[in-house]
Amino acid sequence: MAADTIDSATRNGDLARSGLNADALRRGVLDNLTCLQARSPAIATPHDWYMALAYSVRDRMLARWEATIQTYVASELRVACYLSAEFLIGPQLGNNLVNLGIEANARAAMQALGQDLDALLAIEEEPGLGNGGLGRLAACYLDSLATLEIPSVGYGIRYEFGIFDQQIRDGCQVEVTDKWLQKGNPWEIVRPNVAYYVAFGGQTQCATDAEGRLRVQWTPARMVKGVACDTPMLGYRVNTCNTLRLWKSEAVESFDLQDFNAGDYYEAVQEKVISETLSKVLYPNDEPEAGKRLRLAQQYFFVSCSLQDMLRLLDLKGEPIARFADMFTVQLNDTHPSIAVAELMRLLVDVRLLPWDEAWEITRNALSYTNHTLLPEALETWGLPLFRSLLPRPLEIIYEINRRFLEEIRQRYPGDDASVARMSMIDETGDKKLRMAHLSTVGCRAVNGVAELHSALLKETVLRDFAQLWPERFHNVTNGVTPRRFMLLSNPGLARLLDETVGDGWVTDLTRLRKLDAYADDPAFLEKWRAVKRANKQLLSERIRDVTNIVVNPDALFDIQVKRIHEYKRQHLNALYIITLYQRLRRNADQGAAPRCFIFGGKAAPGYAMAKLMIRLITGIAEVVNNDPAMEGRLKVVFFPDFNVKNAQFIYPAADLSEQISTAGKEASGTGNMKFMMNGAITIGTLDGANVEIREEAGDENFFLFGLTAEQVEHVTHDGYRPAQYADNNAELRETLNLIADGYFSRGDKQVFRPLVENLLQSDPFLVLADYTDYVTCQERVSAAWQDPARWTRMSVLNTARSGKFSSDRAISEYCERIWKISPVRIDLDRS
Ligand code: 26Q
Repeated sequence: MAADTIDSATRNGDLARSGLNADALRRGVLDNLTCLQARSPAIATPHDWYMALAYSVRDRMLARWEATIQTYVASELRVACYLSAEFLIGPQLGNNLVNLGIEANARAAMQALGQDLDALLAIEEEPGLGNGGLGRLAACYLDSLATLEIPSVGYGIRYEFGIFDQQIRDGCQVEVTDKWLQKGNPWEIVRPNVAYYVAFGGQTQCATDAEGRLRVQWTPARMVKGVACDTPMLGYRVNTCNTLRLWKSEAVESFDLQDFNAGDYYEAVQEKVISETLSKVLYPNDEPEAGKRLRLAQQYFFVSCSLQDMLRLLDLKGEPIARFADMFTVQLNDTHPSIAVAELMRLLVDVRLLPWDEAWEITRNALSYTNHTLLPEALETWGLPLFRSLLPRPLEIIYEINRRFLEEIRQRYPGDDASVARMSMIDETGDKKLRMAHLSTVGCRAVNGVAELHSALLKETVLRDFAQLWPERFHNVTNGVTPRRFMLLSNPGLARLLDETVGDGWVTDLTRLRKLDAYADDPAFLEKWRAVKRANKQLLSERIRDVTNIVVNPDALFDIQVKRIHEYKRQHLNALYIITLYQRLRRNADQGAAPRCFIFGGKAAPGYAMAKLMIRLITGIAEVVNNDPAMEGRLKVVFFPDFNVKNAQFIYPAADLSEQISTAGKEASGTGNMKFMMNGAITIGTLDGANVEIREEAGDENFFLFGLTAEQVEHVTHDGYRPAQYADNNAELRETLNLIADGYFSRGDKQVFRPLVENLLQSDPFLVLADYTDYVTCQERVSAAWQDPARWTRMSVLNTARSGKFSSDRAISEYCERIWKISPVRIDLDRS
């Protein structure tokens, strides 16, 4: 729909609030600036203008938001509730302009006010409410849910401090507090009247109620209030505007009154501080000691608020409690919200007084669980003493669920105590721990992995017993990413070329890009394709220069690895290749090598020493290579600091080569791999996660494959892997490791990288050395392909052409059909 059509459909008379043309927008901006922000244009800062524009865009979303909410409340429909501890939604202004279809009008409006839209877009602080893949996936899914007109709500935590900002000082990562709310958040509406109480600690007691039934009473030690903070999530060119509801914790005032009356003012204030701490900060993943009390409190807090909110809506609609699972389908994004199994049972049994079996039927029908990892060390567990002291009543409920479940198992496998021990929700092999993946699998109707390979391995490894017991419960839904943000918004040059070539329908039906196949050998088209990529690389080069002072050549091959820093993702394998290439170039032994610019980005968990050392290695190599005059025009290495959604939008469009080199079987899916592919980068990768499907779609000849398969990895690991042998048998690898160990990349300091080199030679848990040789020869094939621009460009085009499967629209459609059983609901703006 054209902007002006929507404009006339908005029957609101106050065009300064709702009008979509440039002049109405201009007046709206002035209104907000003067009346809402109390600034005059004469003294307004760029940030003031940004806020005024953001408020004006939000104004234009309100009619749709209201109509959407009203429709959900008034109609007989099922709402998908996506529960996630993380939503990495990125900057909102650009996306909302694109989805409303008013980017050009906003540009004109701001120009009339003497402001540059791109400069204002750059001002927005992004809500960093996630660590990486899992959090960004939740955000892509909200975009697709709205665009596909699916009734849905995202539920999570409004962290005051999101993922830390990363600075690089002396080559090392330094974490800086993310104060994203400091200058205000124009997208959020706080709803103090939508609030719930959540109990913590204390004791439970059995008591008989008025009807003579046995009931459990939980007398908590403290209560925390959760207040709803809503952000509108508008779909692309539709009226559906869904809600992201994030809970902020507050102290319960009446609760500390006793202390206050007793004169213990400081005790009362202390209680308030603790309560408000709950939603303060996002925990980074990959922390060695992640089992923190506050983290568990956060999970229970947001899950309880969200479920109470659903029950309130049920009441509001006058629906009986028995209809809960008809009205809501609740998706658990990993085990972080898995306490929902126990909490929904508690709300139904203890609060709504339902019999256990009825409550269990409702709970199991309402919930589904997505698993995102197979790494044993990343599967969530909680020590029993901690869990009991914080959540005594939910723990009792889990015991009861487990007791009934194990009863079933004993009946099915009589005498098989090993099965019972393996499947129990409580791991009793050492200190007793709650296994959250088991709780989720037992308490949910559906369980899914996030890529074909991952879903298959899930059934063979961590959830094997359960898959044998309940095969019908297991599904695959391969991840997807939104083409609105990761193509249309971040790569406008490409978007224009695609519009011209295949029409603009690709934005909501990405499989239409298949039509590009026909242009893969058209020289005129390839020329335009190259021009788009060249311009994107130019833009990224400028940013790299601004941020790092490193000057890169936009004509070099941009070889990019951006993702969280982790040993299993093997940024150090990439680093080993760079050193190898560097040595070859110095010896003039690699005449066929393409001029390359290696770009890295990603954060390391603050407590993950090896990951931080990997960053140091990369910056150490960069220092040596970039200062070697012999490498001028041939080799550059960049560590781009603070990889986040905002930076990502510059990085993916500029990539030639996408590094997806995790140890096979370790990366559940990956989603960056999809963003690169859509933007015409060619993947160098292992058969891991969604890489397998990317290669299937792109065609073997348009993918650079190397490395052991997941099956081979299992064998090598079990048959006594001896990494040092690989170094003994490969002189280049030996030389590369020696250079690191000798302090060549640490200004002569031989201590710095010792743990890293020793780890590789002595244990190498992720088989870096085993895959090294194949990786190096694969990189030679990359260089050869690059020397033939027509061939490379053809491969690039075909990657974009065949990326349709990886749209989050496809993924969400599959969730709707296979798991949630829900369909779109058109939102009518004219309803009165
Ligand atoms: C858990 C407990 C305590 C503190 C933190 C955590 C925690 C937080 C975040 C654990 C894990 C995460 C994030 C995991 C994640 O991002 N996984 C990625 O999910 C993507 C979406 O499915 C996949 O594509 C990636 O393969 C997977 O690594």
